[in-house]
Amino acid sequence: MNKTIFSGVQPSGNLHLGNYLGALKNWVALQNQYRCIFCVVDYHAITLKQDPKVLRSKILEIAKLYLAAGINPETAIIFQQSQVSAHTELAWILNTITKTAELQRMTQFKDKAKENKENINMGLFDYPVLMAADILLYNTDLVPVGDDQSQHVELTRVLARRFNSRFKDVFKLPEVYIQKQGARVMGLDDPRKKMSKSASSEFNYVALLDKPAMARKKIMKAVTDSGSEIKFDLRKKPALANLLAIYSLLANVSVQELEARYNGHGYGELKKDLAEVVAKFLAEFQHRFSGFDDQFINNILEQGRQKASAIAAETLTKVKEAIGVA
Ligand code: AQP
Repeated sequence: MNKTIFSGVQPSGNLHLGNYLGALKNWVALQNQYRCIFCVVDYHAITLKQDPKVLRSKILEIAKLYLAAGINPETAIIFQQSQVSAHTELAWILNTITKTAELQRMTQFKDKAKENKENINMGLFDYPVLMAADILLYNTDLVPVGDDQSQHVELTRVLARRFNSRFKDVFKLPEVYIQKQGARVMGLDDPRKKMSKSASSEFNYVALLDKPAMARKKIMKAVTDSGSEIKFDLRKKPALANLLAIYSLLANVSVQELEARYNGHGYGELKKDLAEVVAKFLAEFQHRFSGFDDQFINNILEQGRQKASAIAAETLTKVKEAIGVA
């Protein structure tokens, strides 16, 4: 238990099966072997326009979703990023050792800048540096994320190495943790793009808080590939491969077993069964979700803030001493 995992989710949009299978499910699987720190990364969310009232309620919603997914609040530190000011302080310091060319190369920045031409702000550009600060403050060993975040964790390592060699050995170098299956759940309406909260069509994703009947509809409407054979083939049958991966992870059945089970059956039958698997998963998930009230969540976030602040302050003091401002 002396190793630490750190990860977070933005309180923006509707959390979906991609966020669950790519991140949350792995946090739960790892939580008994590591000291766990899970953050609601609200300062990341404001790099895109947010309605303040919605943002406030989404922060509590995300913390509830962590618990509904199975994170144990008695052992994990769960907190809100903006409540621990060391994150933005360290981000500023790391900014001074980050090259703008490094940030220009970030795929997420390029994608988001393309989608939000009217709001390409400094925060969006600087997002990876704030993320590096999030991770490095907690002496993190492992960062469990979906594969869209691996480039950011790599930059975190570069900045940690650069800081340690320029000033003093303060930061631990974190490793990214990406599970092969579920690392990139693709859009149901377009298997060439990842499932995304900010997708223009709600038929792109199944939200964790979608009504089970709606989720069934979304699965039945998911695009499929040509042909009819149930075979996992990422290149030739990307849409089917995506559905098989979701099925396999939610039902805990291997893809090979699914291929054998649906041998000689068509896509329609697979989709019908998957729709039931997803609906059952959501009904159980949402039952747990509805059991947490706001007061309980606020208490958890306050306890988390206190614990996170203490760890973060210690690291920030070392950083300030190393650069000569303290
Ligand atoms: N499609 C995905 N498949 C697997 N993992 C995914 N993640 C996101 N999308 C997928 C992982 O979920 C965690 C939290 O993500 P985030 O809140 O930081 O948002 P994001 O990475 O920007 O992706 P979203 O949720 O789809 O939002 P938008 O639409 O804003 O890009 C991360 O670990 C992420 O890797």
